[in-house]
Formats: sequence, structure tokens, C-alpha cells
Amino acid sequence: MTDCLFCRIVRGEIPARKVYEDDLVVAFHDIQPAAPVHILLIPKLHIASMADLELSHEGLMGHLMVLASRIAREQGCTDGFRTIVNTGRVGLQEVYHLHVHIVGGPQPLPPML
Ligand code: DGP
Repeated sequence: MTDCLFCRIVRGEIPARKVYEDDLVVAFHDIQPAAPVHILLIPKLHIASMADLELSHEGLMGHLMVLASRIAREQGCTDGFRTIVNTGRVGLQEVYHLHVHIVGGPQPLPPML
């Protein structure tokens, strides 16, 4: 058991607008959307950040990325989308439970770099 915010969403202790859930992952709307579509996709397993990934997470992360594509299209991003994983202090990560941002909408997103 952990006090982590996203672990609490996984356990249903904090409400979230879920769009997908299976045994391994949950996807829900970001509370501060940065675009018309802004979904967070997380593993149910608490992994603090991408910097903490191990080889044993390979299958889980593959599952996560395949679902990111499927969820993006289901949310209407049929003409493209952006996936972002902020990692650590330099990556401006705010919530230390690994999550993939799925961001999109009808118009092209502003360039990041
Ligand atoms: P990051 O900087 O990558 O760690 O982004 C964390 C994201 O999590 C940020 O876009 C806002 C979102 N967020 C923070 N708290 C909550 C919450 O309680 N519920 C939901 N749905 N999203 C949250």
C-alpha cells in the first residue's frame, strides 16, 4: 500500500474520469488538460518514474504503449497525437508514479523542442 496519488486513483480512493482499465493499467482524464484530449495512462504497479524501469517491466511497458495508441484513437485522435513521459526533476515530473500523457485534438499541437 502506498500514499501515492495515482495509486489511490488505481484503488478508487480518489475519483478520476477513467476511460480504460484492465488488470495492468488504468487511463483517465488529466485534471488540468493542456489540450482538447489529455489522458494519463499509468501502470497499476507503482513504478516511480521511467528512471526506475527494469527489464522485468518490459512486457508491462509494451502493453502500455500499445494501449496508448489505441486509447488515443478511441478518444478521437485519428490524425495523430503526442505521448509524453516526464521523468525526474529535470523532466519536470510532478507525480512520481510513471504515467504517459496522451495529448491531442483537432489542431496540430505547438512544437515542444
Ligand atoms: P507530470 O508533470 O508529468 O508529473 O504531470 C502530472 C499530471 O497529473 C498533471 O498534468 C496533472 C495531473 N494530475 C495531478 N493530480 C491529479 C489528480 O488528482 N487527478 C487527475 N486526474 N490528474 C492529476
